[in-house]
Amino acid sequence: MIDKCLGPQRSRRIQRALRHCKVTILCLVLTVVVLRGTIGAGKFGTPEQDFIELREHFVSRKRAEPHRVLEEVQTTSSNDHASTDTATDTNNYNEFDLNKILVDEESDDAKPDPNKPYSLGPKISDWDEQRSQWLKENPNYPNFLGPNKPRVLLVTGSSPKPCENPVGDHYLLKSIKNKIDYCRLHGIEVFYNMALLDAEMAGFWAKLPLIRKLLLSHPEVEFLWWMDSDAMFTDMAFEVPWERYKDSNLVMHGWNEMVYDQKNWIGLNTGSFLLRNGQWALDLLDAWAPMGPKGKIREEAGKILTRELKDRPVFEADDQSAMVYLLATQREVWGDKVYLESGYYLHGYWGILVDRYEEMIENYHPGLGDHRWPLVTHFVGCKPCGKFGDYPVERCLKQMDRAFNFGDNQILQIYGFTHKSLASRRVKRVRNETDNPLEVKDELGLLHPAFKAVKVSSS
Ligand SMILES: [Mn+2]
Repeated sequence: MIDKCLGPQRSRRIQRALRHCKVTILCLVLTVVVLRGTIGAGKFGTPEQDFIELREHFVSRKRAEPHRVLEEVQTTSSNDHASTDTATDTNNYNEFDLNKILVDEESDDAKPDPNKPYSLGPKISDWDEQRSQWLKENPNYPNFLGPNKPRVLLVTGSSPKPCENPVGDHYLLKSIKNKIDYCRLHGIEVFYNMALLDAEMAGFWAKLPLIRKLLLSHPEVEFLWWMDSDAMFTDMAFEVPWERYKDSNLVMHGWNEMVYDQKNWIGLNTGSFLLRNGQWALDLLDAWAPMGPKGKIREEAGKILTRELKDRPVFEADDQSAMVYLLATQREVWGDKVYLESGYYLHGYWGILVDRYEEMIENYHPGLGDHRWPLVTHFVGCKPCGKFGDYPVERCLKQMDRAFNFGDNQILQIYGFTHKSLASRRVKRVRNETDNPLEVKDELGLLHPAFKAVKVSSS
């Protein structure tokens, strides 16, 4: 354009002039910038200042360099600062020592008076009256959800600390996932405890104060189902025969002869049991607890239990031995309300079950609960969260995976999947997708089972 109007020579001269002009303006701007830097431009926000800032942004790329250096220096110095209070400041979770963030590990409880007998809490002797009064005043929280369907709370838990080995917590996760699945299908609520409520009752005795607290806080709960973290549901379709226990207050897997006649310490198992909410339960807990307090009491009681019970190894008093001892020595007090169940596996010892899963799949189906398809597989002695167990680690972990997958297959089939094998974490499709999803019925009928159905009371 300029070329055509003015001729090539003049236009070149004008362009040169313009370039000079640009350089001059740039110099002017830079001068202002420097002046502003030294003298200061007063408060921010004048149009001139904005203009300069804009120019700086576009013109001076170099400014970015020193800025970045400054940032780097700051980052480094803040790193230096942080590293003075933590020796390893790492983004790597594998390198981090968790002990750094675990505080108050040592107990701050006052030492208990050794002359005062242990007690789980204030004496309560009218719990049945208190509870039935509460139930009357709270009709929206019935203790029965149906004619033979009590309101049940499944209680389980693990230590407040991470496991003592790297994979333990993964197995705890599998174990609680397994329980959540069973309970969701059967309309049971779950309480997972990670708090040691009473330092005196650490270890296998910790369930006692917890159970008492939950019974008293939840009068609407008819049965509390305690289940160890090392036990898993392997029959998702089996519903507990509640009607059978209408006259019982405590249900454990076991055998009368082994408990009352032989006083065998494995005549029953306390890894999975049902306890009815009521005064009887509070009295039982009071009678069960005295051997629990850790230290001298628990050690001395262990000696008595080993001496009095059949085949018991030498070790401190445990809740299971104490229960056998209590029932065997006071059958007339407790016996008529205790149901020792051997008709199905409320607890099933893993050693006799896990190698037979394939045979069970071959010949039977879920819903039986017994030796043909066990309700519970309990990994007694495996201690997946501890440092040492009573069995080889490889066997325990491999079989826990198999038990988990055996149970999980019954959940996955609802959605048309199954594990590739009992050893495999991976799954495969067993049904084709359909555009009529609501017409698909799962093989076991676990999607909408009758035992989960709740009748809404018509009012
Ligand atoms: Mn156990």
